Amino acid sequence: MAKKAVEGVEEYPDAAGGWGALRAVAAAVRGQMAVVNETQSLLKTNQPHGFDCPGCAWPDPKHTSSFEFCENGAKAVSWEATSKRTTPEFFAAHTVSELWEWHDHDLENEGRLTHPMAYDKASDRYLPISWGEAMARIGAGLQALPDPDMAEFYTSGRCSNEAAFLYQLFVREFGTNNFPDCSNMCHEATSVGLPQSIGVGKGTVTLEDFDHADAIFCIGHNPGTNHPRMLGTLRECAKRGAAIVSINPLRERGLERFTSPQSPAEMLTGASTQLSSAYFQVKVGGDVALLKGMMKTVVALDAASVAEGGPGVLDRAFIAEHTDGIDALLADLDVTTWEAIERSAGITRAEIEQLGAIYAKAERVIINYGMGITQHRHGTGNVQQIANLLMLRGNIGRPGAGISPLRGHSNVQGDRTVGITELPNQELLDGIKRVFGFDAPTQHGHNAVAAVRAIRDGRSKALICLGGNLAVAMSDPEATYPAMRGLDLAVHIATKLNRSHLLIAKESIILPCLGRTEIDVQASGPQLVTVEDSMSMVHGSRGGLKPASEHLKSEIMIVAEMALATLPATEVNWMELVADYSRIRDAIEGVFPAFKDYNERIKTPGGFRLRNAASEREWLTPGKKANFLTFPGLYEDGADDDAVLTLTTIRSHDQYNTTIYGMNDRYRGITGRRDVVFVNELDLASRGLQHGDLIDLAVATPGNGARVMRRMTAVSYKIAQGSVAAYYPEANMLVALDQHDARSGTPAYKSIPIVITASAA
Ligand SMILES: Nc1nc2c(c(=O)[nH]1)N[C@H]1C(S)=C(S)[C@@H](COP(=O)(O)OP(=O)(O)OC[C@H]3O[C@@H](n4cnc5c(=O)[nH]c(N)nc54)[C@H](O)[C@@H]3O)O[C@H]1N2
Ligand SMILES: Nc1nc2c(c(=O)[nH]1)N[C@H]1C(S)=C(S)[C@@H](COP(=O)(O)OP(=O)(O)OC[C@H]3O[C@@H](n4cnc5c(=O)[nH]c(N)nc54)[C@H](O)[C@@H]3O)O[C@H]1N2
Ligand SMILES: [Mo]
Repeated sequence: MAKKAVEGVEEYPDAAGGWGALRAVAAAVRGQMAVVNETQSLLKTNQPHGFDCPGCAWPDPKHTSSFEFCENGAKAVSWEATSKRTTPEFFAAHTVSELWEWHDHDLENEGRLTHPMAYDKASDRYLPISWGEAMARIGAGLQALPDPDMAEFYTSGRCSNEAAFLYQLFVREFGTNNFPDCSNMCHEATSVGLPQSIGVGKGTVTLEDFDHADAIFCIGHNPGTNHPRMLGTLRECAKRGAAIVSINPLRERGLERFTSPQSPAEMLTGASTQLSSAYFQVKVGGDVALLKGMMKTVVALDAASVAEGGPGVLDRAFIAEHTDGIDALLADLDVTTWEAIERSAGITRAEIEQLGAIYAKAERVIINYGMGITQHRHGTGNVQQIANLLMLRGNIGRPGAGISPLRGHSNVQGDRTVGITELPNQELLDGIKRVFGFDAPTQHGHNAVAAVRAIRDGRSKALICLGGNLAVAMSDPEATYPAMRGLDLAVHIATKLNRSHLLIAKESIILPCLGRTEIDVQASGPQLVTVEDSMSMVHGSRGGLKPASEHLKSEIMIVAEMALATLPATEVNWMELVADYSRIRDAIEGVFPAFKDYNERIKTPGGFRLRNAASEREWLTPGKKANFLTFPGLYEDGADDDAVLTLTTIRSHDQYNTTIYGMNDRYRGITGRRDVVFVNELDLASRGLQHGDLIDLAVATPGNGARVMRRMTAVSYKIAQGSVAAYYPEANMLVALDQHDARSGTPAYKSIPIVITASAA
């Protein structure tokens, strides 16, 4: 039966990439860059002497010879390098109450912020303010707090190592470890889970490992949209015959087929490369079950091989020499029934055995994963099951093999490396004492969820945001918005206006900063900053464009000025550090010996790799071994109630987190709208619903109040039965603040039990 026509909803027939991607770039550039020389800036993206693309944290190939094409990188760059401006005249023309009613796209689409602004209650407007006056108010506001732990210092992952390091230095000298950051909503399950498993909280692979892997698994990430340059790598892997296996509730086009805009032959003939050789549509939240099923299969294959006098499938030497905990894991796999696994994973035993066999057959395996794994109530457990599976065959710490968490923001990993963390370790505390002479606070601070709770409960009264859009990115606007409106002081260091800036505190200040693409000149001349990608490569980034306004300051200068305004007796010579950023790098090296010869090593094109002990099979765990960590039971929210579906929240192709570039989601066939919910056709039919119907989504967990998202359009989609998907951030109204991974605090954005019904007429 033909589906009924629904406005803005169509099947997307093509491969990912191709001319559609080129057309989208042209449109993005046309929409934003009327004046600036767009080709000049785009061509400098991810080049040895250019700036690091603010789009994602996928690494650059070692020998970047030509511009590496990336549609969403181009969107990110043109969105920042736009010729549009959000000026004092704009703020004079619109009250904050009026702006609150605007769509998130329209707020940011006004362009770059140009002046420091402060909210004026009498006129309900943001009015221009001098930098000096802004800093005086911030310093006074922070000093007025009875306790430094009553302030929260948020970081979004775009800021450089240098800015992040100075920021944590300022905050620690001020006296708190309250560092909520975007990583708490993102890969915190990795940062907590992997150190327990393998002793480091980062991925172990390098880009070169992809040249040697026989099988590459992609679990719970969508590279066609979120890491588009990865498609070029996967294409190479597919062409040389490596198995690529995708595990994802949705059929994502970017994991299926790719036409490389870099390949004249493919572009001219319309040919494409098949990426995934196998695709398994796991139920949302079914990954633990599926991974346990794969491990059961590997163990069974091993037993069969040994019974026939063969060498077995497990890497016994690795397990004996390098690991602890195998017995408990085997015992747990033994008591986990196939019936329970099938029900929770939503795919059959035969399919899982096929997956296990692909894994067991490959000599070298890389497993990539993203938010589909981490943003669950058991995100940490999920991550650790991936490590277990790899360790069974010694797939960590040798060429062509390893674990590969795909980080989000372009420098979220670097920010953590240089000290943005609510749980400082001894190395950091000692390092600060050694280099700067003061005792940094040791008490545990707040992560993102804890920070919002503290603000909600009135225990924190000041919020400083180094980038980002905390209120919209966070779960539970019902709790977060009123909380932020109750602050005494809110300061936003930003490039663009967003909704968080409109949650007015007693004192609200917006400080406009330079972006990555722009020239940053300090006392010693033009400056370079550094970032760390998903694979621990640290390299330089130098902007080339004229700043969007003469009033902008670098994030680094802004942090230093805040410190001077807040800490009259500071031990740090802030302006000396700001005058020449290589001095900040020297200080980073002083605190963290891993950055030895920092300034020297970033001179090499492509930079240098921070040492990763696990990739050398040195295990920095308490027992000095890698640990098999057992996950008790399965993750079965709602699994036994047929009425309940599990909602996951995903990114469209036209957004960067809370930044909505446009209303299309090309690879999923959506044009001009975001009010859609992707549902399996059998789930629609069993509820008497049809493609195109208006539906309400009601949260099914008891005790979380009546959370209902109304009048969404149901789209019959290639999604696992029992699972539905809607766009982030809109669906955050369905995620209670308390729904998060108990171990890492990562909000469970990707498993919300819901019931869907037809909307009232
Ligand atoms: N263009 C662009 N690039 C970006 C971003 C952006 O918004 N736009 N954001 C950046 C950031 S901060 C991040 S963290 C990354 C995010 O990159 P991704 O991790 O790719 O992020 P999501 O869009 O959240 O998609 C997760 C994928 O997981 C699948 N999924 C959902 N639930 C489950 C599940 O239970 N199990 C499994 N196996 N899969 C599931 C979804 O279908 C989707 O394909 O991208 C970064 N890069
Ligand atoms: N439901 C649901 N919620 C989620 C997620 C999900 O998958 N589902 N994903 C989560 C994830 S992975 C993340 S990382 C968070 C993202 O959370 P955030 O990092 O807080 O959000 P962004 O949308 O990336 O922030 C956008 C803002 O950053 C500012 N900005 C841009 N560039 C710069 C710059 O160079 N400097 C400064 N100072 N500011 C700049 C602009 O003002 C812009 O409005 O959201 C989380 N929320
Ligand atoms: Mo992220």
